[in-house]
This record gives sequence, C-alpha cells and structure tokens, in this order.
Amino acid sequence: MHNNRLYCLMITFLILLLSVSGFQCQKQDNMAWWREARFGLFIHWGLYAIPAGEWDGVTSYAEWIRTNAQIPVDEYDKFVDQFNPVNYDAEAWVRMAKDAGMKYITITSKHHDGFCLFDSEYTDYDVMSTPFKRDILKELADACHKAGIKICWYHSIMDWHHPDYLPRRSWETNRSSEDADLERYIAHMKNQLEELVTNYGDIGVLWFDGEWEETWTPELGWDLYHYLKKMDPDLIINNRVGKGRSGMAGLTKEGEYAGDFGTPEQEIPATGLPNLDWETCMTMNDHWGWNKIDKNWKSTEDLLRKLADIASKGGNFLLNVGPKPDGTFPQESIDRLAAIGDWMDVNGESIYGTKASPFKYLEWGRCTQKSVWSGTRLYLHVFNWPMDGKLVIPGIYNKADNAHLLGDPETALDVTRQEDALIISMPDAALDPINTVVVLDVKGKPDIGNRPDIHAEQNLFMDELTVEIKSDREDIQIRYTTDGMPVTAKSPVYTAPITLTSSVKVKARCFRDEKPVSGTAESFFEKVAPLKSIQARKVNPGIRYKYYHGNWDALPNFNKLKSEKSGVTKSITVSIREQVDYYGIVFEGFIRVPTTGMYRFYTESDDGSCLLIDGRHIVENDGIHGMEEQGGLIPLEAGFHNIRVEFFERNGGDDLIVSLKGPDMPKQTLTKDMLFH
Ligand code: H79
Repeated sequence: MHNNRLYCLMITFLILLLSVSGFQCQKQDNMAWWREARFGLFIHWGLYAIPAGEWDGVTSYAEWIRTNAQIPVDEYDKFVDQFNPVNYDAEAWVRMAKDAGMKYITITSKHHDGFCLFDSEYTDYDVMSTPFKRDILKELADACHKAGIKICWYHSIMDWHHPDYLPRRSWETNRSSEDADLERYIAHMKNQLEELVTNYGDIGVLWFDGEWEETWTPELGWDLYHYLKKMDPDLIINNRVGKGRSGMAGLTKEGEYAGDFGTPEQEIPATGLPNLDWETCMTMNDHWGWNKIDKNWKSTEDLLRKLADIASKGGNFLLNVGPKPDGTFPQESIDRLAAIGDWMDVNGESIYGTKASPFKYLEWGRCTQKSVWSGTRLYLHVFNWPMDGKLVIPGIYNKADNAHLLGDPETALDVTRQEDALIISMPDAALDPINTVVVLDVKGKPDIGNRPDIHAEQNLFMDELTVEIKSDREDIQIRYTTDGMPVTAKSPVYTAPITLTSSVKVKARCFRDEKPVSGTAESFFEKVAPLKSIQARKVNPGIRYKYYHGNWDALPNFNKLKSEKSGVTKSITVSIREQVDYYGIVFEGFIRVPTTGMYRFYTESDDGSCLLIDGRHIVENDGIHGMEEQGGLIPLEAGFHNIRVEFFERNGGDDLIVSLKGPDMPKQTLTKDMLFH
C-alpha cells in the first residue's frame, strides 16, 4: 500500500514535470513547425495576372507591370472588372502543394499594386469588387486547414494605389501627394492585417515586402512587429517587416532588427548561418506573377537539387507559382510540383525536420542530419553517382552503425573505414538520377574533421592582438604554432586566447590521442604602423563636394566628368542632390581622428560607393544595390587624414551613410566635428 502510493505520487510528479516542460517548449518555440516544414509554396496572384506580362507590345512584365510599364492608376483599375477566375479551386491548389510535399502556402493578400485578394472592410479595392466576388483567401485558408497545411500571407508594405501611401512613383506626376498621410496609411494597413490575422483561423507566417522605401523606418518595423505578436504570439514574421534585410541575399544585418527569419530572394546563401533561420524564395521560371511568354522553366532536377542544397544549409525553400487569370496553375508548374512530389514521397524524411550538414563540402552532393536515439542519422544526397561504386565520406571520425538507401531500406550497404573516411559500397546504378539519398547512421554527435576556427577581431593590428582558436568537437585538443612550422603532436596545446605582438602566421589543428583528426587551419596576422597624419595648417569645418548627373551601373571615373555643381557641406549626405535618380557625388576633405589606432570605416549606400583614406582604397561598396554596408580597416595616427567618398545612384531608393569605429570609439556616423576642408 505504502509503496503503491509512493509510486502514484512519483508518476503524478513525472507527468506534471513533463507537461510543464512540454508547455514551455511550445511557448518558446513558435518556429518549430516552420523548421520542421522546410518546403512551402509561394503564390503570386492578383490583377496583374490578366495582362499576363504584356503592355503596349512589351512582354517582359509581371507583378510589377503597373510601375514598370507606367500604367496610370485609372487604366490599371480596369482590370478589376475583368478579374473573374472561374476555374479557381482552392482545394485543388492545396492538393497540388501537399502532393509536392509542401507544408505551407504563402499567398499575396496584397502585392505592391495594392489590390486585395480578400474581403476587406477597409477598402473596395478588393476581390469583392470584381465579378468573381468570392473571398479567395478564405477559401484557400479553409482548404489549407482541412488538409493540415499552414496558410501564410504575403503583404506588401509599399502600396502604389492607396492615396495615403508615400512616396509616389517618380513617373506618376498626375497623382497628387498633397493630402497623403503616411500615418493614416499605416493605420489602414494595421486594420487590414488585423482582418488577416483574426478572420481566417490559424495563420502561420506574415511575409512582408516593399520595406526598402525611405518612408519605412526600423521603428515602424518594430511597431508593426509588436502589434502583430500581441495579436498572435505564435505568428512568424519575416525580416522585411523592418529594415534588417541585407540586399537580395536577404539575411538579417548585424544589430537589432525586427523579424524572425531572413529572406534571400532568388538566391541560396553560399553557406548556412548558425543560429539564423532563413528561407530562400524563388520563381520556377523568371517571373513571380503569370507571364504568358516566359518559358524559362527550371528543370525538376534543378529544383530538387536546390531543395536539398537549401536543407543542407539549414534553410527553407519557398517555391513560387504564378496562377493564370482563370484560376489555374500554369501546366509547367503543375508538372514540376508533381515530379517533386514523386521524389518527396520516397525521400521527404531527408528534408523535413533536418538540420544543416556538418560537412563544409562534399564533392558528390549534399548532407542533412537528424539526431536519433543511437546517435546521428546522416542523409547523404548523392547527385553524382560514384563510378567505382564507392561513396567516400571524407573526414568523419564517428563509428558507423549501418547504411541503406532511403528508397530501399531492406538492403544494407557495406560501410568500411579508410583512415579518416567512411566508404559506402553502392549499387551499380542510382535509384534516382536526380538525387538518391543514402541513410548513414553513426554513433554520437557528428565528429567531422573540420579545421578549427582561428578568430581575432581583425587581421591587422598595431600593438598587440588577441587570437582565439575554437572547435565545436568533443574530446579533442587543439595544438598550434606561431612560427610557421607544421602543427604536430609536440606543438603547444591551446588552452587560452593567445596575444600576438608581432606579425605571425598562426596554424592550428585538432588532435585526439596524440593523432591529428583535422586539417590545419592557417591565418596571417600583420602588425602595421599607422599612417602618418597630415600637417593641415588652415582647415575649415565642412567637406568639399562635387555633384554630377549621369546614368551608371557602377562608379564612373568622376575625375573625367564635368560636375553640375560643387561646394562645401557640413556632413556627408545625399541631401545636396538636385534629383533623386541618376546622380553621383564625390566628397573630399580631411577627417580628424582623436587617437592613434586601428579604425574601421563603413559606407552603407544605395546604390554604389567607395571610400579612400590618404589615397588608399579602404571601403569597396560599388554596384547597383539596395542599402548595403561594407567596411574596411586602416591604422591611423591621431590628427588629420585625407578622406574621399564616391557615391552614385541610378534609380529607386537612394541614401549614403558613412560611419567609423575606432579605439575607444563605438561605431558612429561621421559627425560635423570630424570633417574639414
Ligand atoms: O514579390 C516578389 C517581387 O515582386 C518582390 N519580391 C518578390 C518576393 C520584389 N520587389 N522588388 N524586387 C522584388 C526587386 C527589388 C529590388 C530592389 Fe532592393 C529594391 C533593389 C533595390 C530596392 C532588394 C532590396 C535589393 C536591395 C534592396
């Protein structure tokens, strides 16, 4: 009796403990389903599907047609009366996504043109004003919920239709902005977002876009982010809600920016990033919205390998379809989704809920992984089948348990060790020529022969420099040298950061039981003398500028051009410009730095810029891009130095911010009291 009661008590306690910890996990991790999902469908659909990419004989447009073809708003609005997708079948769309192995759908509730695919109380510029008169998003959300697919909204912050949105397009001179009020627009957008978050059941993601315009600020981003999270703490919100997105690569810049995941667009980051969630969005051909002549479809092979590539780097894949005006998907999209589905039926396990590859590079394909009771399950995505029947997994120190093809679990594959490699004996032919997945179970956490990381704040230094060496592997010693000699079992063991006082090459390597278990990492650190300051006798506050007009793809040779005007400005700013597009500015003068030491200069610009100190190129940030920051390091003696900043803007947003970080000086925008001429 006594024992039984104790037993009951213990069970009750255990259940309590489990439910409490389970509850906490759920609360903390609203991203869990998204990380498990890995694969979603993007849908770009709206009025722009009707012209199908063609205006005035030009056929290269899609969802940007209103702005790119400069269609007057009244003219564009005529599509409202023509929008009648009689073949729209939400359940068929969801079935195609689900059969392709996708776990979520992100559809344009509103694109930049401002037209809403849902029934909104706050505008007539919505689907209820069309002959179709059906809430497209409601039908899709219901079908998704029924099928266990998460429904997500793409919502554009930029709006070319709402009278209160600012700025107007530069070509749109007949739409007055006199009574426009951006605050009112934001209130309107928030109202619509409340509809979208509360009227359609459970919503997965809010995917913002069009945030790059100069009217949208980091503060507005945070405000919108908190507004939505308050409404639904489980919502996942992309980084385009704020200003943290860095160029098309779309990952979030360093610093405090709103948003839960990065959004590379039409590209896959070269390497994954630890502790960062991201999702690559990509078109199947060359347009997001329906374009009737675009036949540049990516092959199924290409799409499936991109999916494996993205998963191997720890990201999600959001693959786009641009439906036609009748409500059907283009046949080429249907075909590709079906083919992807065939592969996912067999191999989905190697994608869902996996983590990034522990390997830096595999010449035959990619790797994803999952933790399992017995250790680690590696999914080896074989793109290039080994001619000699031997798949080499290089630099792996785990003990192998067993291996088989994911598509043929019954047939065990032979695994042997050859020094630091495991060799899997493969069947003669690939099960799937696009990507045959091999499952390799190994004991313990991945123990891969990656070189240790040699890390210092910078590679140049003046007095001394602290260098750290790290490896995330267990049960190893790092040995190192600073005299250029090879690292051996006799080299000193790294135990604490090392301090350099002269130029040296640091080499480091992992050892276990006195045997090397990784390649050797190398880094050169250079001790440098500061650039002598300039004896500037008579200086005045402010910096000289020359201002130019022109249409360039990259910084021109300004010295050969004739400037429109020149003068002196207190600070480095684009506000001296005379037009917002097609111009360039060169700033030149002196900068005074307070102490001798290492300085890092930065330019953040849209479009290109560069920065020179005492005639040396320090920051290279050229080319056409959105606000993008680059930096460069230089040792300077206290006092005056020559500074030259070149900048150009083609069209779209434009800005230039120059900042500086020095010894005892946090990163800051160049201030008036630093600049002279
Ligand atoms: O909805 C699709 C496109 O219509 C939309 N995003 C995808 C998901 C899109 N809008 N603009 N673009 C794509 C290209 C715009 C690029 C630029 Fe920029 C905006 C260049 C400069 C400002 C991106 C942001 C690159 C730099 C900053």
